Amino acid sequence: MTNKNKTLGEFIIENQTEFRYSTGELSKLINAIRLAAKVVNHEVNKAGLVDILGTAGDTNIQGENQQKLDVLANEKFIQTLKNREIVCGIASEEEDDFISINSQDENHQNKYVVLIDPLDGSSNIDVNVSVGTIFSIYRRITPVGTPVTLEDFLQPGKKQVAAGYIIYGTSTMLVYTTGHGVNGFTLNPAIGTFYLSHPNMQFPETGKIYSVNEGNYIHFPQGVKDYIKYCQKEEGDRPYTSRYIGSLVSDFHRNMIKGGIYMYPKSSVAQKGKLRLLYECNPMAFLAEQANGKASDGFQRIMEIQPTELHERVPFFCGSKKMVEKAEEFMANS
Ligand code: AHM
Ligand code: MG
Repeated sequence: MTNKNKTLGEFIIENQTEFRYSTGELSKLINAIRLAAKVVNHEVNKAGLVDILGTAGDTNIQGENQQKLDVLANEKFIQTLKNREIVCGIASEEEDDFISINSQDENHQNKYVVLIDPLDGSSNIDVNVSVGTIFSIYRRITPVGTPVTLEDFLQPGKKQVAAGYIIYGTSTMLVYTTGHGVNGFTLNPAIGTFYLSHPNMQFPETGKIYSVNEGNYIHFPQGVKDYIKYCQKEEGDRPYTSRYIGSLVSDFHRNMIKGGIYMYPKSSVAQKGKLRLLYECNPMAFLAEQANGKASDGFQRIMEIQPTELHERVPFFCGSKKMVEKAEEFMANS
């Protein structure tokens, strides 16, 4: 069977021995995410019909309330994950606090916590630009059979057992890692099956694309300003090309394929940047490192950071290794 014909389901079964823990667990986890991804994909694709079918707050033809897509994506992922007997807790960008699952049942054996950004870049939905879902999976620290605590979620990124994203783009893809490289699967919408389309994805060692919101330029630290000027300078393989979608998953995905760096630095108006460590930066950092790239806060490895809050923010530099190293060099020298 060629790679092109391999489905996500077949791939999971073939590779489940790579998982550090018991085999069936990985399959259940990824399968739950695969299912939720298909449901959310269906909703995202209908987004342009909102004016016809009703806007948020309206009631649709079946008498159901129409919801905003990010709220709906949040519900679909939580619902699907709750139904599997493998997850003991969920944290989401859309929820103030984490959700504990089966906390009343002493016999439950669920071992994993999942952190998600159900619909990242959702402001792009209204203008038909790609958005994504990001997920990060850890094994709980507290004993099985007891309710999860905050400590189970506040683990450094290097403890992740799996992470990935779904990109709802010109086609829908699920890209994930369990610590053995990064593989990408494209959804065939006609039959609702993901096929392995991008085996062993790798960031080119260097690239020619830089992605940053340059509208914030005057507020950036000097090191970032200097690096941006370096990108623009006519010398060697520069100037680089500027590409910024404003949708982390899409910018990351393009840079992984073509070679590039994504930056969301801190600024004088946002001291810790914008992106969230636990369900945006850590999963992307795990993917980047597994794809031969790099992820940093400008000074240190993202996955080393010990989180202190569920929704904490962190400056983020991620992409082709040589480019991230160059940006760090400018940060260190400024
Ligand atoms: P969100 O979680 O509210 O959607 O914010 C995250 C998004 C990223 O996908 C994107 O890279 C960034 O915010 C864009 O922010 P800005 O508009 O400030 O450039
Ligand atoms: Mg987000």
